[in-house]
Order: sequence, then structure tokens, then C-alpha cells
Amino acid sequence: MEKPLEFAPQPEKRVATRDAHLEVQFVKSASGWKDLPEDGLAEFAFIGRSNVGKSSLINMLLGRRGLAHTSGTPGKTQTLNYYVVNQSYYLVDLPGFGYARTSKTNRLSWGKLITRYLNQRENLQTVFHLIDSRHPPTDLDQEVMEFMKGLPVLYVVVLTKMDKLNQKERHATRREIERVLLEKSLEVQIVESSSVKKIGRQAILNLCI
Ligand SMILES: Nc1nc2c(ncn2[C@@H]2O[C@H](COP(=O)(O)OP(=O)(O)OP(=O)(O)O)[C@@H](O)[C@H]2O)c(=O)[nH]1
Ligand SMILES: [Mg+2]
Repeated sequence: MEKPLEFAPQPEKRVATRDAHLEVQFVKSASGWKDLPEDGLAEFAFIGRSNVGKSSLINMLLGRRGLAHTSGTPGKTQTLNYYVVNQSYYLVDLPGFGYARTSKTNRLSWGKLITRYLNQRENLQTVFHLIDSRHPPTDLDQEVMEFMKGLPVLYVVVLTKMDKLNQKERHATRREIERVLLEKSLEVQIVESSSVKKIGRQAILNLCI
């Protein structure tokens, strides 16, 4: 019989799809600096390359299937999408990077807005950088890591789609990410996740206060 995966959720930790404790609302899609909310609530942002699973992770965290739009085609999320939780903080779904088929103008303006957002957004508390657990970090992922070094926010690496790996692959991925982070002198918390198997939910929510 196949050995159960070590990261399979324990029965007592399994979460309901709808969590009564989380009151969630989609607030807005921002396509420019002036569109960002002005109420000063804390923001927790999710960044990563297109198709890595940002929108799926947000749906899984919030227990609302289909709240953030997901797609098998990269480039689905093109704006900063704000979801308010318990009227006290925002989860922000950012456009993915590294999607070559978007127009150049569009790509540049996203890049600029995201860079400005990461650099200057005062109420930004934490950046969750999503990396596909099946592949080594891309050059752009490594650029994000370097970029995050200088910022006064908590930086967390989230390995996505862990359901697609067996235990041996999972260990190899983790070791590789740890090696890359160490090489960059970054001491960063790593969270393993799967939106399909609802892995990593509590660990990530615990970091969003
Ligand atoms: N097996 C598996 N598939 C996933 C997981 N998370 C996301 N996916 C799939 O990956 C694809 C992309 O997911 P999205 O959540 O739309 O990715 P995204 O990062 O928001 O993409 P953009 O909006 O294009 O930047 C979809 O087909 C999802 O169903 C996961 O944990 N496991
Ligand atoms: Mg998306």
C-alpha cells in the first residue's frame, strides 16, 4: 500500500470550505496607484509568476470557491484585487509576472505599479511569494527574492501545488529553495501549500493578523 504523504492534512485540522469565522468581501480591482483603498487597513499581498496559483490560494484561504478568478491560462489576474477579511485586513491578489503574451505596454505598467506597491505601500505588512513546487525558482523569482531583501515587510515563501509531488520530490524541492535562500542570505519562513488539498491554510492565515 502506498505510504500516505507526510503533508496530508490531519483529520482534526481539516477545515470546512466555508469558515464561519471569516467574513469576506471582494472590494475592488485596482489598476493604478490612485485606485488603491485609502482606509489604511493592513494588507497581505500574494505575488508570483502567472499560473503559480495565487488566486486559487486566496480562494482556499478564504473558503470561497470562485471568489478570486482562476484560470489554466496564465495572465488571468491583471489588476490588484482586494478582498477584505472580517472588515479588518485585506488580502491582495497581484497580477502574475513572467507572462510573455501580454502586450509590452501592459507588462511595463504592471511592473511599475507592482514595484511601487511593494516599495511604497505603507500599510503593506506581509508579502507571500508563491513559487511552484514542481520547478526550481525562475530568474524572476530570484529577482523578487533579492528585491524583498531591502523592504521593511515580512517576506514569506509559499510553495504551491504540493499535491502534485510525492514525498521524495517534496523534500528535494524544499532543500533546493532553502539552498537558494541561504545563498542569498535570506532567512525566510517557507510554507508548503496546496489549494486542492487545502494544505497550508492555517499557517498562512496565522501570519495575517
Ligand atoms: N493541482 C493543483 N493545481 C492548482 C493549485 N493551485 C492552482 N492550481 C491550478 O493552477 C492554475 C492557475 O491557478 P490560478 O490560481 O489562476 O493562478 P494565478 O497565480 O492566480 O495566475 P494569474 O492570475 O494568471 O497570475 C489553475 O488551473 C488552477 O486550478 C494547487 O494547489 N494544486
Ligand atoms: Mg490570478
